[in-house]
Amino acid sequence: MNFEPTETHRMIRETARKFAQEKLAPGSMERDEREEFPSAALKELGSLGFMGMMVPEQYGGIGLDTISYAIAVEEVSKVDASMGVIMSVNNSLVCFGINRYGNDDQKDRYLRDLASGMKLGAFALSEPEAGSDASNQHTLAKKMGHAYILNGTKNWITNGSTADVVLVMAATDRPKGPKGISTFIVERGTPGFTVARKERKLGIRSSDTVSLSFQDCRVPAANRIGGEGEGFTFAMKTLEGGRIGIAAQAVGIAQASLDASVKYARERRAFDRPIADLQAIQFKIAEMATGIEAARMLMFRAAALKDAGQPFGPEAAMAKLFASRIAVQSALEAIQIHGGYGYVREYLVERYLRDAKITEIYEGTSEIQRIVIARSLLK
Ligand code: COS
Repeated sequence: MNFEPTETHRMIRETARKFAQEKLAPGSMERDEREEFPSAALKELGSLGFMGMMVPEQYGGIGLDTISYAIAVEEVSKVDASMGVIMSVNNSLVCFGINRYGNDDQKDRYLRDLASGMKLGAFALSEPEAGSDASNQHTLAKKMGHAYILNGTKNWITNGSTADVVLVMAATDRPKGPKGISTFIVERGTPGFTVARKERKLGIRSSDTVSLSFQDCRVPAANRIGGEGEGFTFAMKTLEGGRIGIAAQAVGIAQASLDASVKYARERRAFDRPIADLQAIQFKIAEMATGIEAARMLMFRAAALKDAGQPFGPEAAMAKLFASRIAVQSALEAIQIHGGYGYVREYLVERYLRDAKITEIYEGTSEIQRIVIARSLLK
């Protein structure tokens, strides 16, 4: 057991922190306010290699481990949680999904541009009637010669309207349930594939969340990832890694809440002294710091298991379940410490709460994480 970060991990934290401070912090409030996608900053993040951190160098990535990736998502999310999820989806769902389960031709065609930030990816599993009940896929993919014809709607798709490449789960044999689902790589511009609606959200407002519509959308059979019927397992396995990314996003938001609280507590005076001298404030800060450290440890543990090639699904679920709760609690406490100032938009802590809440919902709600954890213990 080694709790020391490597030289590479330190360097990644430093690079991500510098990038976030210099390139993301200015304008993050305005982007949130205007619900504006961070296109320019995203290109710069790509040029650092942070959009394909775990993609092998052979395919244009920087070939780093999951721990490095989690560190980078944490640092980015500390400053801009919208960018955190944009980056997380591209890295751990799209790039990882293609790299781990795609064939050589698919890796060759898609990974380079996705890893460099030239192109952006999205992951389309959820549907109006398939959120937590993910195997209840109504989007159909019918085989016609050397292609599949896709029909259906996908909901809550992060990066959806900006993505160049979308991994779409669809039923190739609906009566077979989870065993009748397949995954397809669908390119933007394919006839029949349109963005149906943009969501207006509570938080992570500068990330893009949309519904996608497929109407007689013809996708070459060469774009199916894995065999027919392997799509549900693909989605579940890929989401396991995605949950480490969301845990990292949550840790980042929680840490930002703590940092803001410590700063404010030292500056704000009440009863003739800084409020940092009050035990009521000290106890809150101590609880926040302890929870964040524990969440970070769970995140690193899941990442380390993944890097060691060991099963890590329940550990990733624990990390996400705990870190997302800590993010919400930390943001709430940060607002309480800031008092009235915490409730207004002049300070960032109200945004931390709005951004934190989604980490308990997407890539599997907290209830789903509990199911995953309990099943692993009771099977
Ligand atoms: N790895 C590999 N295989 C898995 C798996 C995993 N993590 N989870 C499930 N499977 C397999 C099961 O083993 C089963 O195959 P067998 O019958 O051969 O054993 C098959 O998939 C169906 O699994 P199960 O019966 O458990 O499916 P359920 O419909 O009960 O759903 C949950 C399981 C609820 C865990 C799943 O639907 C889920 O994770 N839902 C949340 C989805 C999600 O995160 N959505 C967010 C979208 S991205 S924003």
